[in-house]
Formats: sequence, C-alpha cells, structure tokens
Amino acid sequence: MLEQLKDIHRQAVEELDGVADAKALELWRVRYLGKKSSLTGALRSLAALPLEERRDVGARANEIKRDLESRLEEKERFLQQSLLTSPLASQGIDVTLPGRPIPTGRLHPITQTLNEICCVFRNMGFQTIEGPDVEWDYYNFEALNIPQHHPARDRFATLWIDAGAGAKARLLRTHTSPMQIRWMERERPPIRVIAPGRVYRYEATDATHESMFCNVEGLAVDRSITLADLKGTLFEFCRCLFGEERQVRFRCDYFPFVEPGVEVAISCAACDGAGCRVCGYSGWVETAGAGMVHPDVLRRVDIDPQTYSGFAFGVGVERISMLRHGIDDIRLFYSNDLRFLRQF
Ligand code: 2U9
Repeated sequence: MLEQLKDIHRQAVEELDGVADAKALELWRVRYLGKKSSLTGALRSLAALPLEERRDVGARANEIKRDLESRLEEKERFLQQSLLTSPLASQGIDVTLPGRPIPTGRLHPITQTLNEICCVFRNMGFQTIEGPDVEWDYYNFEALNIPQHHPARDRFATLWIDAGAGAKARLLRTHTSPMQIRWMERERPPIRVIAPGRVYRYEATDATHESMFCNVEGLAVDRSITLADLKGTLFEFCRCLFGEERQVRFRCDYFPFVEPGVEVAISCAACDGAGCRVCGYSGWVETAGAGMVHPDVLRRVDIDPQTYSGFAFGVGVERISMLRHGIDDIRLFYSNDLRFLRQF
C-alpha cells in the first residue's frame, strides 16, 4: 500500500510539471485530489487495514494529500502570474521600467499674480465682480466724468467698435471701472468690490506698454469712508505683495473720476530706494492709482454723496508681476515663448 501511494505521488508531481493552463490544472486536481481519485480511494480503504498498517498508511496518505494541495496552490499562483507577464514579455513590455513623465500645465504668470492680488483684497472683505470686455461709451467714459471731447479721453487711447455713434458707441473697455458703475446702479452701500479683467488700449507696444493688459480695480462705498481707509487698504495690499520692508508713498494725482486722486508707490526693492535703472533713479516705483470717488460719479448712480463716500483704486497686473519677478519687458507675457513661461 505504501508503495502504491509513493507511485501516485510521483506520478502526480510529474504530471503537474507539464500542466500549462487553468483547464489542465483543474483536470489534474480532479484526478489526484478529487472524490474519485486513487488517493481518496486509498484513504477510504484504510478501515479495512490492520491497526498498525492503518496508522502508517493513513499518515503517509494525508502527508501526500497536503503536499499535493500545496503544489496545486503554488501552480495556481504561477499560472495567474504568467497570465499577466507572458503577453507583456511577448510584446516586449517591461512593466518595471519607470513611467514616462506626464507634462502638467501651469497657470500663466499673469493669472498667478492676478489670483494673488484678488486673494489679498478678498481677505479684506472685497467681493469679485466681472463683466463684458466690449462696453458702451457711457460706462467706460460718461459715467466716470469723462464726457465726449473731454481732454482726459486722450489718456485712454481707445479701440472703438463703432466710433462716431456718440454716447451709444461701443468700445473695448480701457479699464474695468465700468463694472463698478454697473454694480452701483444695481446695489446700495455698503459696497466693497474688486473688478479684475482684460483692458485694451490703442497703443504702440514697447517694453512697458501692451495693447491688451490686465487690470484689477476696487471700490468701497459706505457712510464715513475716508482717505485713511484708502491708505490702510493699499498699505496692506503693498505689504502683502511686496513685503513688510517696503515703504509706501502716497502723492497727489489726477483722475477725472476721483477727487482727490493719488498715486501709490513703494520704495524700490532693487536698490532699496537709493535709485537705479528699475526705478528710473527715483528710488520709488508706482504700484497703483487711487482716490476718493468723485461726488458726481456717485450722484449719477443715485447714491447721495452727502450721506455716502467711497474710495477706488486701480492696479496694473503686468506691472505688479514685472516688479515681483524682475521682468523688464511686458511683451514677454504675451509672446508665448515657452522658455519664458516655464520659469513660473
Ligand atoms: C469708479 C470710480 C473710481 C479707479 C481708479 C486708477 C485710479 C488708476 C490705473 C492703474 C494702472 C489703471 O491698469 S492701469 O493702467 N488706474 O490709476 N483707477 S482710480 O477709480 C474708480 C473706478 C470706478 C466708479
């Protein structure tokens, strides 16, 4: 009987070696470990053997059964693995090689700076509003105290859609101020908004001028808003974008839609105020224009300047980005040179 078991074991092991797929493995299992297998038969016939022999044969038969079961499991694993690897090997694919890097996109440097500027004002409680690039003359000029033939129109070299149509003319907005007018027509104070967006000028391009650029304007209107609120807000803006070390300077300026108007500058970071090429040897670089909203502008949108006052400001995004990154030509932003863009 022990001899017989040895033969069964040897034969099973030999046959298992030649098994090449799951189907053959199942046939092998049925033949050597199934209910009708000779091994199961041998275990069943144990009862007929004398006690001494029964113990030996029984122990040996169970040992062989366990061995065959573990060989079966191992073969199963092997076949499963080769099911995965053999097509890869035949196609010459090595799954252990490192993958090809997937190039990921990034935000344009102007979008990055624009987001940072908006984030600073949002943290101070300003909400963001957006509007059309094509505007009416009324919103871009008239409502902002710049009627037709006003000399200030020359400062905003305009790209007209249908020039000559008077107050009904359409144009590419020269600043995002029209959005604040639209907002004040609809809403009542307290108002705290920023209007980011593209603006357009009919200008020859050079290192500091582009015919399209990005503008972030802000407006706050409430009871008893003063120049001190404007200064505090723009101090914070300059500190957040250029650091605590910079000094901030406010000087008088003129814009038809504000009174008084101010020009905001920071001490030059390149020379720490000593004077260099970046700051035109003045020690200061301009970062924003601002002022107290002109009472006539408030009156036009039916806000009583006796009760309410407001401040407004405008920031050129490209200028801020150029100062922060030490970029000396605005045209680099829009010439799609990847060697430039990949640096941000
Ligand atoms: C309303 C009333 C007043 C917004 C202002 C400026 C001064 C300013 C420029 C900065 C660089 C535009 O992008 S830029 O060329 N802007 O200097 N902007 S005050 O004043 C407003 C806006 C809306 C109703």
